[in-house]
Amino acid sequence: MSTGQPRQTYKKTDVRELAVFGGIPLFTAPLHVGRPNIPNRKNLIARFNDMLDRRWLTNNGAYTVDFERQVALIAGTKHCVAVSNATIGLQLLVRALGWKGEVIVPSFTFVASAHALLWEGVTPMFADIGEQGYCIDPESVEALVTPRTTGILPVHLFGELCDFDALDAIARRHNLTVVYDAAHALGCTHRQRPIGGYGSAAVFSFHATKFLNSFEGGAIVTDRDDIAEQLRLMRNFGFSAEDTVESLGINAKMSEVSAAMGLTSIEEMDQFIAINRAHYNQYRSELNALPGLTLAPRPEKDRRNFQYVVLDVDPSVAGISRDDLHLLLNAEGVHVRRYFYPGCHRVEPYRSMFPNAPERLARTETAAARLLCLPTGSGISSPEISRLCELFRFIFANVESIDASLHQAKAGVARR
Ligand code: T4K
Repeated sequence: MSTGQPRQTYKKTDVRELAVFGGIPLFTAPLHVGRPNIPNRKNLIARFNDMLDRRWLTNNGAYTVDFERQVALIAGTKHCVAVSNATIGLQLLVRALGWKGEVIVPSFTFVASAHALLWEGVTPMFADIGEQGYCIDPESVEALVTPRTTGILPVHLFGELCDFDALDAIARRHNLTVVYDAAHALGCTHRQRPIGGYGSAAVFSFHATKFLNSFEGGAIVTDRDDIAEQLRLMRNFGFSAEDTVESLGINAKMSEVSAAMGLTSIEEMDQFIAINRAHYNQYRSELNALPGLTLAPRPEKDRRNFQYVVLDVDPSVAGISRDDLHLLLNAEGVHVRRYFYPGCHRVEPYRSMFPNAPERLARTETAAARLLCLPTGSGISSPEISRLCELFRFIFANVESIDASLHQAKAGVARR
């Protein structure tokens, strides 16, 4: 199943054997964080054949309708509107809710959360994350409310859930609407209830890198009839009937090939989560013993999809920085990711719009400097994770000499 075949006999015994110093990489076929989960091929291809036989490829086809029904069930909502990706889903919601002026969003997220707002002419106002975990801090949100604020766009980052009660209270106090960017949170529950029904709407991503994918794809879920009706018009050029255009629309439709992939993947959703959970537990038991490394605990009672394995590297305890680990692991063929470094406020166009933002986003700055996402999903096996953790142990057993050699190597590059 997995492609990152480690060399079975090869074990590093000397720091000079690390690939960053010219040694042979541990994994000849690279490991990736976002390796897609591929569902049962026979079932998938049967759907493709059926779709081709029926010659119905897009525009609200039977698979898309079924996909919407299934996602609404998972999300616990009355409606689901499938779209071509989550970013356009967020953009449609900006228009459906009439958001204008400013909307409050965390800086610590994938840049699409902010781009969807600005693309629609709304200014993203960046809030910090909370003291615990990586989601938006309600206090930071309330401090940003101005007369120009029209909404809040919290993000369930890495599938951790936002503080629904506190955000709801702020929204009520200031008469704002809340939409959850739930790109990472399919299948999660809060107080044993699926999360789709919180706020005015939530948006899931089914991009290839998500644990459940439809190649590209997104879905907006809501309990509000008015929002669902508007979104259905908007995603199809505003058409309400063959010759009737009701309002301004765009093309944001999901294709049948995507819906077929989504449906086939949903059939295996429980297995994908079980694999992710087992990988998470393995990493946690093997890595938490190393100084300065922490994998955040997950709740026992509520459901999580475990799609991101997020490692916190405290350099003052570990003796090595997140960035040096990133460098070492990449050289070994392990493409760990620094999600979501450096934070939206530090990339353009936001860096120029908010030059002083780093001063008031202290927790975002810290998280952006310390987190490392590790490979998981069905593209990596348990023995490969063992090899990877063994590599971590080797690095930690030799931290001082690695640090010295890295400094030397970097100084050499700087001199050249
Ligand atoms: N909101 C949030 C909070 C999000 O995280 C995202 C997307 C969105 C909104 C918007 O959703 P969409 O509009 O995309 O539906 C990837 C994804 O492209 C993006 O969907 C995702 N978040 C983000 C967290 O990750 P990159 O720039 O990191 O992608 P890339 O190409 O570097 O791939 C990531 C890793 O996955 C690489 O190591 C390669 C591997 N990979 C990737 C693909 C596409 C594979 O092994 N196979 C593949 O097919 O953004």
